[in-house]
Amino acid sequence: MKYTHLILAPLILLLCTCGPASESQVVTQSNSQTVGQADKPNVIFIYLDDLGYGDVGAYGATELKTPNIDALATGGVRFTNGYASSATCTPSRYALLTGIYPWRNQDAKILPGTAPLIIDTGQITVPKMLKNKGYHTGIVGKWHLGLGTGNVNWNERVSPGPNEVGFDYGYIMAATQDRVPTVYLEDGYVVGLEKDDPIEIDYKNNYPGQPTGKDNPELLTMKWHHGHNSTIVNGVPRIGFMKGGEKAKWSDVDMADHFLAYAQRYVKEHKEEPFFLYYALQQPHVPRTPHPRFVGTSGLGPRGDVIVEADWCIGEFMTTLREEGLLENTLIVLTSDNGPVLNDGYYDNAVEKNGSHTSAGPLRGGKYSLFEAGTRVPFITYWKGKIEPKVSDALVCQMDLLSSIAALVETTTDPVDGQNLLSAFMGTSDQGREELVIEATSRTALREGDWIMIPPYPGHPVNKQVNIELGNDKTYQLYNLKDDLGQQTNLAEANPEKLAAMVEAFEAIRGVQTAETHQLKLE
Ligand code: NG6
Ligand code: CA
Repeated sequence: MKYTHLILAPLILLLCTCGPASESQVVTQSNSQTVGQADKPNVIFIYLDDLGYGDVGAYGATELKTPNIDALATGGVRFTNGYASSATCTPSRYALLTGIYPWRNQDAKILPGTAPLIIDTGQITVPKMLKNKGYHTGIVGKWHLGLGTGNVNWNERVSPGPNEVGFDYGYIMAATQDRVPTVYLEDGYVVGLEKDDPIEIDYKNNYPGQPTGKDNPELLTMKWHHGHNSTIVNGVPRIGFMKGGEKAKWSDVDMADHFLAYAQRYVKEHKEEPFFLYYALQQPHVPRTPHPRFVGTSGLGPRGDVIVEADWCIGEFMTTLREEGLLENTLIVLTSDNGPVLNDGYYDNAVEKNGSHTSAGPLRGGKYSLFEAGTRVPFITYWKGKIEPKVSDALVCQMDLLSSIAALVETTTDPVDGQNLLSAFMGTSDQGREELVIEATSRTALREGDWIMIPPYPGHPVNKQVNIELGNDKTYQLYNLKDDLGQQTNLAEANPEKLAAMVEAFEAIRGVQTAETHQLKLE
């Protein structure tokens, strides 16, 4: 039943686009076939999960091979100052889709699988803006922006969700690969759910008699290091408790192939109309479960193997775009939701097998950090024949994509925090943002020109579980990233004027700071 609309969709489209108004429809050239409308290029986001600045060959990785991502980087604009909006997933994805700073939304924090949708259904989003311009819009992959309005019944249509914020089609995992429910949802319905085996989800209490990672280590194929000790699915202990839905549970090792197949099917089915696809891969987030054919391929253990797997998926996806004649009429943006982490809660040898690979490259910190590696990520724009290859130092953020793509399709949006940086994304200008507020687990800092100012935060400087420096310090930190990319020399004391100017600029954007931070400032 749930596939019916996919079969009907092309038919309906055909009926809708046959009228006299469709003169600009399909452009066919003699040698290379170009499908699509010249004034409405397709837009694709390829979004990775926890891929670090140093995890990509084109960004300097030598121990890890990523030929397909490298091909996009060397054939398009490779940004050296491209930022996720946050050092964790949910806030980054919120900003990516809405163009709004995540710290403006109290709910834009790492969400449990039972969290309600955090995007207002009245709010403009990238898919909604493009839908208004006549695009078909789809998401395949990780969602993690909440579903429903609270107390979701997973056995009925789950809404609001992707469909209600602008996606005509959604094939998603609700939260993360390490969180329940471990099922796919297609347009709000759990895929493969059987009526007599309903799903129940609880993030507080277990269901009587159900094994857990904590109590049943003998059932595990992957051991938990911190967190991740609740319901066991496919031998992997997860965050949260789940009961039922046996037939609907995903296969972890097949997830990459599965999302790839749906992404490929989406572009094939919608190639005759302008489309937007948000292809949100699950790698290299935990649990790292490469398909057996990728096990051992990187020499760096499962984390490296799933990056090799993701790179392969991207290559296959690009082949589909090429074969379908879509490359000349499609803007592709490839980036990651936050920086890298090795041990994020499972014993999976990510640390032990890492060797000399530096997932953060030359940057300090990692996922969860206010230091650069938390938010500065691989960021590539690619458009065959339209974007000239270059390396750009322009300061850009994922939050800017909404306004920039609006400009590309000749429309505007309500005012948002994101800026129209279309020329930077197209590589025709090196002019990026003047400033950017970055966020990491509800803390914020200001980047302005080559400088970054991190206000005092009282927390521990290192998250010992993940072994990442978070950027916390009792005093202000000020770094000149041009001279000191690795943030080794705090210039706050040596440069009081610059510090004062940046604190003022930061507070002007951010509003009044917490009493605690303010207190520290006055000391
Ligand atoms: C943390 C999880 C981590 C990961 C993260 C979300 C624990 C101890 N840690 O709470 O494993 O799931 O949330 O990652 O549970 S993100 O990339 O989706 O933001
Ligand atoms: Ca992430």
